Amino acid sequence: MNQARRDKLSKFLSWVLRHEPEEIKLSLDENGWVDVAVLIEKAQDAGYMITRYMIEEVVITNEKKRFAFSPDGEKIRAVQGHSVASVNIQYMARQPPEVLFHGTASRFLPSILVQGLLPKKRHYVHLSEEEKIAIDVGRRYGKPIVLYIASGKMYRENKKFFQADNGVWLTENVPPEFIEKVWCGKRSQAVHTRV
Ligand code: HQG
Repeated sequence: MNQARRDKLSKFLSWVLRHEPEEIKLSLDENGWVDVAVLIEKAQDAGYMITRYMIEEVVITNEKKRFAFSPDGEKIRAVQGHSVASVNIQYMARQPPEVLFHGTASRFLPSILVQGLLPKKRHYVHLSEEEKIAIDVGRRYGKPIVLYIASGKMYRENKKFFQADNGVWLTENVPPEFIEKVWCGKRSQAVHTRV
């Protein structure tokens, strides 16, 4: 497949393995797994002609490692990012680095500085170890900004952090007092100078 077809299949897999499995009459187990053979069958019934070989290509080449096969190769799941209520992956709690990044759009900032970061439709707030990744995430919704999260401080105050197999950090919410700085394109500003 060329890159455009891989991207299209990756979006389809995100859609059914994270958000809307019932749209193709698929059901995921509590850990997000589904039989690859069943996925292919249901996708084909819904008019998406995919093969095991195509899925393998996407799983292997996906730059964010969004999907994983079970050790026996029989099942597949999205490793994070779910909104579907039936899935409840038991991630291992881990100590995060001192600072993590969250990319978002500038228009969300006033609300975020009041409410903190909320998971919205997903199960967790998503944080990254790399600022560049956060910028790309923020760009999806508008003019990107990056929030510097005092994850070490949160951890010492008993907030739980989890890390998905692809390195993305997850936490239930980030209260506003743990948002230390905001990068708005040119330079970062301490949050207390803005509010
Ligand atoms: C924002 C990508 C207003 C939040 C990435 C975000 C990630 C608030 C949006 C993964 C808010 C939710 C997740 C508040 C949060 N007021 N806006 N109080 N609290 N928000 O898509 O983090 O490429 O559900 O800032 O790498 O953007 O898909 O979450 O802008 O890991 O694999 O509400 O998606 O991964 O948006 O992205 P999303 P996200 P993939």
